Amino acid sequence: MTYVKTIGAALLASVALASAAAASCEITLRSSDTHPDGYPTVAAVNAMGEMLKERSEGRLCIEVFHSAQLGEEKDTIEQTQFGVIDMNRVSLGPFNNIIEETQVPSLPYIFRSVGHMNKVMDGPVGQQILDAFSDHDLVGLAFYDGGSRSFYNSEKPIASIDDLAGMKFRVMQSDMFVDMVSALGANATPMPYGEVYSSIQTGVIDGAENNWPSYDSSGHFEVAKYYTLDQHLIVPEVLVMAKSSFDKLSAEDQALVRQAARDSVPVMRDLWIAREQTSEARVREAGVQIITDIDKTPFIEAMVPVYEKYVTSAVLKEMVADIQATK
Ligand code: GTR
Repeated sequence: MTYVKTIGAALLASVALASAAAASCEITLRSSDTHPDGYPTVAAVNAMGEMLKERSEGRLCIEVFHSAQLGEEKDTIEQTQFGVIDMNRVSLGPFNNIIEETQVPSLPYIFRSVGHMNKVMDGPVGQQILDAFSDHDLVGLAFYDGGSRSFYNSEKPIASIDDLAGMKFRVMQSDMFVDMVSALGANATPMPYGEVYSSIQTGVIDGAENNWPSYDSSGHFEVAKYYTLDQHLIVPEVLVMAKSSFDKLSAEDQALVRQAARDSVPVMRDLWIAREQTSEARVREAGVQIITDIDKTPFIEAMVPVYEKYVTSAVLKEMVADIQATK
C-alpha cells in the first residue's frame, strides 16, 4: 500500500513537473513510447521537442510519455488514430495488420544490412510508406533505426533452424510474424511487449526476438539467456502523428514539426549505434550465451511462403523489387 502510494505520489510529482515545464508552450504534443527514459527512441523524440521549442520560440513543445505510460503499442496506435495521443514512436510491426505497405520493410531478410534499410527508408520507398499513413488518420513523420532482431530463449542454444522445432516464441502483434515463426517450424504467440518478461519467466513462452538494446533494457536477457544471431528482421521504427492533431496546426507549424522530426533522425542513429554496443557488452557481461556461428541460408529459404502470402499486389511486388535493386 505504502509502495503504491509512493509510486502514485512520485508519478503525480513528475506529471506536475512536466506540466510546469510545458506551461509556457502554446501547444504541447503528447508522444508515446514503450521504451524507458534514456532509450535512443525516447531521447530522439526529446531532442526533436527541443528543436521544435527553439524554432517555434517556445510555442510548440513535445512531452514524451515513455515506459508505455500511455499503453502498449497496439493500443496506443489506435489512440493516435483517434487523436487521443498526438504522436507515437513505434515499430512498423504492429502496423502490419493495418497498413499493408508497412509489411514490405517488415519482411524477414528483406534488407541485406541496416545500412541497406536506412538507404531504402530514406528514399522513395520510405516516402511511399510514410504517405500511406495518411489513409489511416495518421501522418508519417520519420523512420528510426531498430537494428536487427534475433531469437532468444530460456531453454537451449539454437544453432540451426532444426533447433527451433516446436519452440514457442512471442512475436509483435502482426499476422506476418506469426507466419514467419511457423515457417521456421516453431510456434508464435503474439503479445504486447510488456508481457514478455513474465511470460518467459513463467514458461508460457520459451522466448522472443528482438535487437540488442531491447533485449537489454527490457531485462529479457535475465530470463532468456540464449541469444542466436540469426538476424531475421531489420524492421524500421516510425514516428507518426495523429492527423487530427496535425491538422490543428498552422501550415508553418506543420512544416516545423516535419523538419524537426527529420532532424531527429541522425540524432537517433548516432544514439542507436552507441546503444547497440553498450547493450551487447552488458548482456555478454551478464553471461548470456550468444550463438553467432549460424547458417542463415535455411532461414532465408524457409521464408518463401511468407513472401508468397504477403507480397500479393502489384504495388507491394514493385516495392520489394525496388528494395532488392537498391544497392
Ligand atoms: C522494440 C521496438 C519497440 C517494440 C518492441 C517489441 O525493438 O523498439 O517499438 O516494437 O521491440 O518487440 O514489441
